Amino acid sequence: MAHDKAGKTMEGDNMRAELASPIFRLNTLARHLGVSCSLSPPSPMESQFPNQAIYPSPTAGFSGGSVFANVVQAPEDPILGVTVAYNKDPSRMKVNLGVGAYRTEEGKPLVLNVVRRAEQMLVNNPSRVKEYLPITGLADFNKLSAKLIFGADSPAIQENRVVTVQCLSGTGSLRVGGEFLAKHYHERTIYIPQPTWGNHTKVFMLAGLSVKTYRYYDPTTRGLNFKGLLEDLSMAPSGAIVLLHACAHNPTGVDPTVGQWEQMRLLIRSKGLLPFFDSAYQGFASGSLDADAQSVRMFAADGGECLTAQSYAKNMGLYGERVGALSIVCKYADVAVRVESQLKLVIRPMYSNPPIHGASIVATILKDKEMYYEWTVELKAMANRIINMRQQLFDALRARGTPGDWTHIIKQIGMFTFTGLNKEQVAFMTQEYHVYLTSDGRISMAGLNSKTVPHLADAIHAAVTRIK
Ligand code: PLA
Repeated sequence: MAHDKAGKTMEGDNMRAELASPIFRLNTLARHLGVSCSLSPPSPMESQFPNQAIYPSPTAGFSGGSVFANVVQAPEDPILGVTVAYNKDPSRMKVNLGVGAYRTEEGKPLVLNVVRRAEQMLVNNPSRVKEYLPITGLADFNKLSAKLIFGADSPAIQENRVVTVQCLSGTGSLRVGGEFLAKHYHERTIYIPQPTWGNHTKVFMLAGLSVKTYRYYDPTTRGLNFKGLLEDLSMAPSGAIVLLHACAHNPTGVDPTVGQWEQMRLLIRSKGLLPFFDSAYQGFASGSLDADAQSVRMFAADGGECLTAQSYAKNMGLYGERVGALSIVCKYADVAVRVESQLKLVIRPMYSNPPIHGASIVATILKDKEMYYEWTVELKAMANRIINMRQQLFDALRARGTPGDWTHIIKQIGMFTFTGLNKEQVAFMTQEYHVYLTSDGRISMAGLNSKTVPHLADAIHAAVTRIK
């Protein structure tokens, strides 16, 4: 007789299975009621457990159609779908300028030296284990992330008014912040800039907020529509949440000046609006971590409240590690304690607790003076390479005599150039030149290199001269 590990007989298992089967139970019931009935499945399907039959049913493998037959094909994501299309293209001249992912001059993804070094240290440390992190993430990482964005001497941090929770990169931080606000904040409307990163609307809608826009970009000047921005924010209902890109606005590459930020702060504070900063590019705009955090620090310094979503995807090149943080600056320390307790209730049923590896890399780098310095040097090199690509593309278009004013390529900030090319021109460039970019005409400058600049310039030149 066959025995399993626990020493039970397999025969006994089969018998138990038979006793538990619905047919056995129905036949038993019929016998008890005194009716003559002998049920057997119409076409019993022998499963791996003999004596257990499966009735034909909508979810059974051998009958009927799929219960998901009515699911319609969804379109690809407007940004990540560009990479999907690029990967399918067999052309050798293809260039992917869709997603904002940094590439080297050789067109390769980059893992920073300092990140490799931190990873080595982590791997070589035998005391490191793989236990769950707390719901709020790695404590060191949270403290250091708050310091990075608000500044080492931030009064809000010193007064224990800042709650920071580790989240799944920038997107996860925005989503957790959004869900917290939908549950605990009285005004559930969030104003996002027009245009903005395409995912903002979906993240906040699914978090339970109502999404409205404020004017941000003026296509005629290819600059900030500051008048429109102030008008729209002053019309927003008191208490409304306002999403602000901390720096390197995506997709436009247009940021307010310090003076304009100050005017925005005065308006936002006077109207009791709640600022929610998205900081996905700290250090990537100017090359300086402090300069790129200035907008956030101006708001944190006035003693008022705000939220900040940080991402280490771009500035530390940790894209797929999904490392980020949500900070909520409160007016009082006791409020911050209660806010943290509620953030835990948002996170626990969503993903329980965040992953350990990427946050450990960040914490290792941020807490070591020398590694931190090495990071800033590598970060500046990435920012400079992008600035250099702007100049090269601008020069290449000028050399071709491409119609139009292309100075915005060198004026815009951060990872992207918002070219002003229309949908048809973009489609033409993809079809004829195998240059991939988002349909709004946004180009990821970080994906360019000296070898691909002439090809892109040819594509743009042909697009603007042939398609109006
Ligand atoms: N916020 C802004 C403004 C972003 O541009 C991005 C990423 C994120 C948040 C989220 O980044 P994270 O979750 O990876 O930290 N935007 C990219 C990628 C670079 C993307 O769309 O997911 C972009 O190409 O626009």
